[in-house]
Amino acid sequence: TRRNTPDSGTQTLDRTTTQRPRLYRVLLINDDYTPMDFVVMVLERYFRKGEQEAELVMLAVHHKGRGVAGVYTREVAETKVAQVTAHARQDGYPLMLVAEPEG
Ligand code: TYC
Repeated sequence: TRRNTPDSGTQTLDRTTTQRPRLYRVLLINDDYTPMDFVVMVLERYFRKGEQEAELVMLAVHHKGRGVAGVYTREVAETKVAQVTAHARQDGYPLMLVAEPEG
């Protein structure tokens, strides 16, 4: 719906529906070298998991090859991937993460 406010001269659009952003899964990928404790720390610090959930997710990735660390809007998901990748490289680990769109 178009609307003209009295004095701004700016047209705005009023909509009755709300747009929600596309969400992205951040996936952790298994490898043979990154220590389990590092992955658990990543899940706690960057993905705000509790200790037990972090351990479960890490073990699931270790056994199945990949798993969801968290679900975020695109910018947040890409930032998590970049921050965690940088931290892993600093510590000399090859940990891999990817962001993929949901649905
Ligand atoms: N497989 C690793 C090990 O045995 C642990 C690990 C889990 C690494 C999850 C990466 O995304 C990962 N030390």
